[in-house]
Amino acid sequence: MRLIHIGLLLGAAMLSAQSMAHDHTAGDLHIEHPWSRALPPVAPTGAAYLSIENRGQHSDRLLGADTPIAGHAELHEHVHEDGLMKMQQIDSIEIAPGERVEFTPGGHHIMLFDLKQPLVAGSSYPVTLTFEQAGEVDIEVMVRGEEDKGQAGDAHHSTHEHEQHDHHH
Ligand SMILES: [Cu+2]
Repeated sequence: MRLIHIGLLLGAAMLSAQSMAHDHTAGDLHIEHPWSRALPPVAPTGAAYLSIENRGQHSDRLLGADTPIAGHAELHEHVHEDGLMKMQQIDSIEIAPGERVEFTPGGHHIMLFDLKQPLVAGSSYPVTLTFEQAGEVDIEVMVRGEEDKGQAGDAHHSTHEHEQHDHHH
């Protein structure tokens, strides 16, 4: 009886810690819903999505991202080239005052190379974002399975699946 009780408490504590960790505020920047799509364990690369809102008066720039679960991470965008959607690395992205920058499937994303652990649905992993002004901001990215689709607001991007694009690195 006592063991069951402790188990329930632990579960509740972990749940609230996870939901609290989902949104992040760093100075004027409000970072919402960092997430990744769950992938098969063999996938060498993955991607993280989020939105960043600048509620301040001054522009900031996202300069890069880093995570212990990947060999390295890059900021990517999708571009149309010769009738194809391709990904390419970008050095940084501006978040102007009052603006919200969305990282979504088929759009900007944080590309993860040389994954050291599989992106399992229901798990989460830490990412450190580096901003020009706000400095380093630690976030927690939730990994979502197919059954969570729709919550991400990415249903209309379903034909732009990340995995189907050519990588040019
Ligand atoms: Cu990419």
